[in-house]
Amino acid sequence: MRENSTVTYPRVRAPPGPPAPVPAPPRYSAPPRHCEMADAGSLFCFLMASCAAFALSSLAAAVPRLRTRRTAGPGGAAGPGTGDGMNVLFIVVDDLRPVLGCYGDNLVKSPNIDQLASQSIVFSNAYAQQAVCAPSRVSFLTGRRPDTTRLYDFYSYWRVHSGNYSTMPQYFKENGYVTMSVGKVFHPGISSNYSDDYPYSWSIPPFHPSTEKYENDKTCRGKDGRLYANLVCPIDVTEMPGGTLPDIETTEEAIRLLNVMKTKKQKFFLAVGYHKPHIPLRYPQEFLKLYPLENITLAPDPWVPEKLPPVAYNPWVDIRQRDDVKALNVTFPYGPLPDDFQRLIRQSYYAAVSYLDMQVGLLLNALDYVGLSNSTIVVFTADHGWSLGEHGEWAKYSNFDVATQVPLMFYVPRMTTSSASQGERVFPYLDPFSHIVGLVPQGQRKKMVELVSLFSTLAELAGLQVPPACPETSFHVALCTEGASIVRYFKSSEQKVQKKENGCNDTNKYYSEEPVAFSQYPRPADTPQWDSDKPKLKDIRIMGYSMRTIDYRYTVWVQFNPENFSADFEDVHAGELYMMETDPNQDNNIYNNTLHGHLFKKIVDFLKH
Ligand SMILES: [Ca+2]
Repeated sequence: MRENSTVTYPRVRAPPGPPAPVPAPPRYSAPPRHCEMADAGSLFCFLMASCAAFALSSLAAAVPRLRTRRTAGPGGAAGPGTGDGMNVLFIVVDDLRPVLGCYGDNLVKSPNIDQLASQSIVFSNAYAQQAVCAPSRVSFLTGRRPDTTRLYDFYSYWRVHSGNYSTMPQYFKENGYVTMSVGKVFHPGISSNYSDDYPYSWSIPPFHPSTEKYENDKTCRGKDGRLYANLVCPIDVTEMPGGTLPDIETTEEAIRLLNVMKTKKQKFFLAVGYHKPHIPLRYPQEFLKLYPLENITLAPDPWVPEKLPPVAYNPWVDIRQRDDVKALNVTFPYGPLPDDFQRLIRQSYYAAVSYLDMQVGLLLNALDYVGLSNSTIVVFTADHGWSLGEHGEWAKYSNFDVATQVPLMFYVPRMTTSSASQGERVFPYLDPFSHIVGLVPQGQRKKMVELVSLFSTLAELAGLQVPPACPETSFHVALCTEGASIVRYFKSSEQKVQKKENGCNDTNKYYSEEPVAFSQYPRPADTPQWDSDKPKLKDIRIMGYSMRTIDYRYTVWVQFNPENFSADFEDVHAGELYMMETDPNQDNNIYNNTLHGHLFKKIVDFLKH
């Protein structure tokens, strides 16, 4: 079942499976950094890469520590059923919709994420607040909705643009944690002050892979042997600039930091952000073998729905700009991609997911290896989803479930799973090339939940004081959240949630009987334009507010004024209503032939409070 991997890389190697109790450590090649800011031997210096050799010198000694930590790790003082005093490993993936084995996908090979799910509480209805990178990330990292961060595009930094809001990692840092960012956690650029919000959010400068800069270069070999900047881009890793890929570097650095932290007494919050399956779909070509093209189908509904208002449609401009798609001369905005090419995109998206799964597997394997699996909460999620041809659409940039729904799972030692026996591995690396079946989530929760709840949820799980619920207007409040903790859903999907009179559950007061997920998306015009996917703030004219319950999705597209950030609910441009029981793919919009005044009132009531 766990044979040696058929894929090897120059730097990170898939560790051998059983019977070897502890896999060989990966080789490290992190670039040298400076340690002037702290004395040699200090924690800061330890965490910086130039001290890596020193930090790793005791790697071989990890084996006895593995056993010790199982019973007396940092979490040892905590009582059962709580994550008090634990570390946090926060894994966030770019553009990953829940096409994973643990979410019922029978095609995708994701054994390592499935294994994590088998030890976790898995939320099967989790939603991002806006289906594009920077707005979603700033939202869940600050615990506030886009209307409060006022970030709908990529071009402002919330601390100066809307309010000096505390972030989730900042809160952990201020509560004694060493906080570290590896890879894409905040969206880079001005939306995180060109620093990933360092030093507010992080104890040490965030790490970015050195090969990240090649991501959009011409590195994909075409049939003519020349190099292109393609969308579909299976590659030979050894031929890549630097001989590696960003996510491989990210895994290496995260493992290095785990090795440093294993000997420290300080708790840590380690955020690891993976790039794939974000476009370009650039991944080691071996992963194509997992997905023979004859097994790849089109989306179940690869056409633009008849009753879809044009404002709701996203014209997938970023896809069109890739060399291979450009060569297809597809008409704008609705012209469909050729069926064969649709299959190629789907195939490569799945292959990129399996490549990601390998990285997650290596990372969790290392968590085991250094003896921290029993003292570290692991969260796995994504910033938003990605349309794979559904509704004639690709990419994100919409209010459809395929764009807003994300995987979300929490592994909390002794809470979501029983304590591992001495020496027993919690997360042994599983080879995606060996067909692993039968790993089911430890517990599934169907309640509608939102990423904006991550901040308060993780605070509660870690035993920190849960930040207060934000008041109606919170631009001047440094610490509050607009998402209530979802730890109350961990116990049982059947258990009724008690409504609290005050405290953090206030944010839920308008929908406590029926959990709702809210998302939104801005548009520059009523019909698809070249900037409909990513309008700049000054060009936003319409906002699509979306309310998703277990039974339906209701969306109203209303007039929006970017100068004062006001939405005019008396000026509704279009609407959508889909009933999930009869129309799970959201193709039959019944907004125009259904009475929905009560839904309109509900969404307006929520948004005005
Ligand atoms: Ca993203």
